Formats: sequence, structure tokens, C-alpha cells
Amino acid sequence: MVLPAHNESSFLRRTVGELAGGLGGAGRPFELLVVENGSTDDTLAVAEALAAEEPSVRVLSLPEADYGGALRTGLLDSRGDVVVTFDVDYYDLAFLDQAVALLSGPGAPAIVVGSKRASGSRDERPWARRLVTAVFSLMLRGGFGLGVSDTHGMKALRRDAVEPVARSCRFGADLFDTELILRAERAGLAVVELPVVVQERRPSRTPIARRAARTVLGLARLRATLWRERT
Ligand SMILES: Nc1nc2c(ncn2[C@@H]2O[C@H](COP(=O)(O)OP(=O)(O)O)[C@@H](O)[C@H]2O)c(=O)[nH]1
Ligand SMILES: [Mg+2]
Repeated sequence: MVLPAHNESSFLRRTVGELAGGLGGAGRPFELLVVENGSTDDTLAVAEALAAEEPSVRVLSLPEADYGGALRTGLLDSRGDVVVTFDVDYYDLAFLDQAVALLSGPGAPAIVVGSKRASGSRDERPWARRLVTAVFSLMLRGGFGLGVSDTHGMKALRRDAVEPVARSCRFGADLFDTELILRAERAGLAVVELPVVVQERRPSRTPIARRAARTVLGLARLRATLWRERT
């Protein structure tokens, strides 16, 4: 499992405890890879203390704050056949169980996305965040032909199938996982989605206007890059 962490000193211990407890109880071998970068609090010290206490926890630390960079590094550095990515404040062991079951069966897809917009999902975030997600998803469907209804948030994937795609991704920050899903679909990999219940354990730390602006600019850059590659 990959857990990107940035300024999470107050949440990390509880999340890692819950995840390690849940996964340990299920009796499957697992590794919990915390990928910290650019924190200005003692997240790294907390992560290292957790790794010292708990053999299943491993820590990577990079100098610059970059959510997508952390996800990509963690994914490429993971050792398991199946890699699950969770946020420190947004995770769900029921999703993990369902996704791992899907990825282990015959004819398994390459990626399972926990979609906030799938039918059967329940998104309990404030309306403004849900609106941004809805617009983002429409732009991805219309402008990129995205097959699934969401790209952010919880995911599970088969590492051998997805690794080459992850290596080819160029964008960091909050574009990496969108780029990953788009490139995976383009490469002909099967990407499926599961409905989720979205209950974040704290309000978003990014102001909504800044996020919306960054998202639109980012999508324009991503669109241009993917177009250039096509010709
Ligand atoms: N490594 C790393 N993780 C990050 C960074 N920014 C956010 N995260 C992690 O990404 C997850 C989601 O971040 P959060 O601030 O809750 O984002 P939001 O819910 O989208 O506003 C959490 O696990 C954060 O610790 C970053 O720059 N680097
Ligand atoms: Mg959050």
C-alpha cells in the first residue's frame, strides 16, 4: 500500500495504526509504504518512528512537496503484486477487500478506481467539492474520452501491468493519477470502478477556488501533451 503524506503529523499515527491493524487481521502479507515529501512539520519523524515499531511500515522521503510525485515514486518502489493507494485522511478497508478480490480473479482488470461518482457511491463532502469533482469528471469524459467516472482518490492496481504506464507519466501534483488512468486506458489496460462512500476525516486543506483554477490549467497542459504524442 502507498500512503502519500505531507504535513500529517497529527493524523499519520492513527491512520497507519488502523490500516496495519486491519490488514494484519486479514492475514495477507502487506507492506505500508509512507511516501513523505516537503513536510514542514515532523511527519517524517512520526513516519520513521512508526516504521521502527511496525515491521510492515516502510518510509520514503523526497525533498519537494509533490502529491503525484509521491504516488508515482511509491508505486514504482512497491514490492507487492497488488498496490493500493490511500490518502491519510481518506481510506476504506472495505474498498481494499473488494478491489483486491477483483484484481486477483481470472481476467482481472489492471486498475480498480474507487469512484466518487459511480452509481451506488455516497459522497459526503461539501457541495462545492462535489461540484468540482463533477465538472472535472465531465471535462475528462468530454475532452479525453475517459472511460471511468473518476480518477482521484482510492485506487488498487496490478503492479506489473501498470508499472510501464506509471513510468511514462510526466505530470506531478494532482495530475499524476489522472494521467495514469488516461494512459492506462489508452494502452488498452482494463480500468474498472467501484462505488465508494466518501467520508474524509478532515475538511480539505486546499481552498476550492485555487483547486479549481489549478485543475483547469493542469487539464489544458495534459490535453496538449497527450495530443502532441498522438501525432
Ligand atoms: N507526499 C505528499 N503527500 C501529499 C502532498 N499533498 C498532499 N499529500 C497527501 O495527500 C493526501 C490528500 O491530501 P489532502 O491535503 O487531504 O488533500 P485534499 O483532501 O484533496 O484537500 C494526504 O494523504 C496528504 O498527506 C504532497 O505534497 N506530498
Ligand atoms: Mg483530504
